[in-house]
Amino acid sequence: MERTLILIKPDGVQRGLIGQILSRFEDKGLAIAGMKLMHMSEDLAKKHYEPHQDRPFFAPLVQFMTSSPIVALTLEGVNAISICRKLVGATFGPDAEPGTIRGDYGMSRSFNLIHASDSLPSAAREIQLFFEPNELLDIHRAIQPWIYDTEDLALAETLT
Ligand code: FUP
Repeated sequence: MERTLILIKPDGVQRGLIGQILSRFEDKGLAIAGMKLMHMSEDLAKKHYEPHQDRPFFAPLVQFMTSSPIVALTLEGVNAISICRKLVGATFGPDAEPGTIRGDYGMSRSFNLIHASDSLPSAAREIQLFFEPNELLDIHRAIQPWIYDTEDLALAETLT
């Protein structure tokens, strides 16, 4: 089963949107494998955004991400990475489509509420930055057969 890292950024936590943002993913059918409220260290923020380290927005981004607590989530599902990216929407609130998280809740270009891993290698790299293996739980939900197509469920079972 595919896993992805989601961060509810400081603006999402400060604005009291944890519940509403989490509901988007739960309503879609994704399962929560790991979840923590935490204050990111500068070291962790720099490691997480390492692919952007040469970009002009890197320093302000690290400052923003370490300014106040965040919620880190590992979400699980068939094609979880691409599905979560669709739910999150385009990078900046003003450009994001209505119906997406950034499109529905964000007006800012620098505060964009949420991070979602963009590929399998990114998800693997990012999840281990935020979670120890024993902090990720194998969730067996009785509702699973009512969420997935039977062929997806068979695929999911071969991957677990
Ligand atoms: P996304 O994958 O949509 O989260 O966006 P990117 O990986 O391209 O960028 C990572 C973060 O850098 C974004 F969440 C916001 C920030 N950013 C800027 O502040 N300015 C930019 O021009 C591009 C990205």
